[in-house]
Amino acid sequence: MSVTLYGDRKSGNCLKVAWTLKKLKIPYSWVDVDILKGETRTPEFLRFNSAGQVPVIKLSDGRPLAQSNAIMTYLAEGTDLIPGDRYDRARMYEWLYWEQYSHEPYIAVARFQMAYLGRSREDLDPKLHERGAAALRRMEEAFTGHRYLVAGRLTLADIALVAYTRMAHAGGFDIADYPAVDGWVARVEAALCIEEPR
Ligand SMILES: N[C@@H](CCC(=O)N[C@@H](CS)C(=O)NCC(=O)O)C(=O)O
Repeated sequence: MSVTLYGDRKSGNCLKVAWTLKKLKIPYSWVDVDILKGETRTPEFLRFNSAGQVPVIKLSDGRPLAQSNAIMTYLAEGTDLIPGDRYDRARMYEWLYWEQYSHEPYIAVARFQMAYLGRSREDLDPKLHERGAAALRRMEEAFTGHRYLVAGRLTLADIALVAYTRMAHAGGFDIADYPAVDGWVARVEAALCIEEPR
């Protein structure tokens, strides 16, 4: 398998796909798409992904696939990144769905508004920090007595959730308030050989 990844290098959703490709040693090329320049909304891009978003991958036969967690699941099928046990696999999906609905919309959006749009913490909707902090508290509890989210080892759940958790500070969250999460971030960064600065 070899794929082309269309992405923005500052986007956690795109980086998590790149880390999965790297971990699985799947050859890929990266095509830069600048979301701030509107490059996901051109007619040409919308023909490729009508959702107007990155990441998208193009398979070697030309077929596109979007949605970061769907892409990671496609890439990792049959590998150790997806538990073989049915219950553990369902738990992994539980975290993946939760990431998109209850973590990313608060932590990634706070970071986007502060780091990309230059807004101050005070200017943000307070709900972003209330809900983002609730997500981090839930993760802190999950790591009590556990080194990874599911099955005691690295799975797609960790890759999906580390993407924006490691950048939470840029959204006005203090990760030092969540020491078990902080330790897990370092563990996952080491396991994935993540080089991008936090
Ligand atoms: N649920 C999607 C979210 C993708 C997403 O929000 N992409 C952003 C960058 S992180 C984007 O392409 N924004 C540009 C736009 O909406 O025009 C995923 O996980 O892939």
